[in-house]
Amino acid sequence: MSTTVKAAVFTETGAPPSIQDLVLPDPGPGEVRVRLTAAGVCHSDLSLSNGTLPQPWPAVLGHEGAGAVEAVGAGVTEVTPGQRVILNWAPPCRECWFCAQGEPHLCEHALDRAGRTYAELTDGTPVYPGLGTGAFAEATVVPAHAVVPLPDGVDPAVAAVLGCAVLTGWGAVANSARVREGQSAVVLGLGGVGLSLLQAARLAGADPLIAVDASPAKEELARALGATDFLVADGSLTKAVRALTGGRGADHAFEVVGSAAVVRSAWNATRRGGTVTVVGVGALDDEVSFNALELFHQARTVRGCVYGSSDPARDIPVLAELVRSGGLDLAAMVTDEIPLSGVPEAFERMRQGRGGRSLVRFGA
Ligand code: CXF
Ligand code: ZN
Repeated sequence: MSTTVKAAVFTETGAPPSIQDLVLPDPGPGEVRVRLTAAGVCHSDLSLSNGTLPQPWPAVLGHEGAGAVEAVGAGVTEVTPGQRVILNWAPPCRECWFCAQGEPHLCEHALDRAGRTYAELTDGTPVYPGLGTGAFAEATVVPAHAVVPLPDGVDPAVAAVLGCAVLTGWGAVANSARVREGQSAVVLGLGGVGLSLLQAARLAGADPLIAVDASPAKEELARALGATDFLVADGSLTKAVRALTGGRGADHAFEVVGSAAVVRSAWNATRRGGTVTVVGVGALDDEVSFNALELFHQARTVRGCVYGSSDPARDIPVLAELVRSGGLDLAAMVTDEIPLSGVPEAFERMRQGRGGRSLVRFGA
């Protein structure tokens, strides 16, 4: 048996997807089929589509998804049909060296499924699932350990953003940088991840909390989500941040764009001994440089942050509690609700730096 669903199928680098029928096999042993409610459009989908990140074709991209389990394969005991879930695009094996070390976000097998086909077009052509998930489709088939039950009290319509933007942005603050009450923080880049990072920094008590974006249009939302200050990214950024942080620079700077120039701006915005957390996914040929003296003298820490150093199974219940208590506003990050055919326009908004998260609503 198989199930045929509509999917946004990408067939070559740089080309927009077309909506096609996708034939999903029944879930095999240890697998589940999830009927998607919504899927967020992440900057990494654009990077996979345009060749900045490697991706075999044809593929169904989309990795930030929420839905309900529709069928389970043999041996699945973690979830049952009907269970609402969030997709985890980096499911940890819990057995490798990194998992044993308590770093499941660096699991050696996290992206194993991304390199294997999982479904077919109606002519029998095998299709790859973007980041192992394939969320730009009405349904997908993933391993049972790639879904996390959606806790009660979170609106299923916007819960998808928990799966990448929120785990990544909140995790950068809570798991990676471990921002403490009263520390100063600068957030460079206010897309979906940046907006959730901003909210997490406000929850951590960052003060001042300086939001930075190339677009002045982001100011209102940034302030509504907790920024004490807003700066447009330009040549005066370092000076402006220093003026707000006792002349020193911030304790923390978060790069949420994925660009060498912004990593460098984050470095310049940080105080001596401060921490730069690189959350954005940059390109292989985009080089950042530091001279040997400044690396020593500034005594700063620069660290990469993959998937918010999170363990979705552990962290999604924590995030759900923040949503229920009103600390974390998921709906505020969603600036565009779109049909499946709206993915190319969502990519264009990201290229132009407009808006927050675009969310594909299935059946809307
Ligand atoms: C990315 C990180 C780099 C690999 C692909 C996924 N993160 C989320 O969007
Ligand atoms: Zn993502």
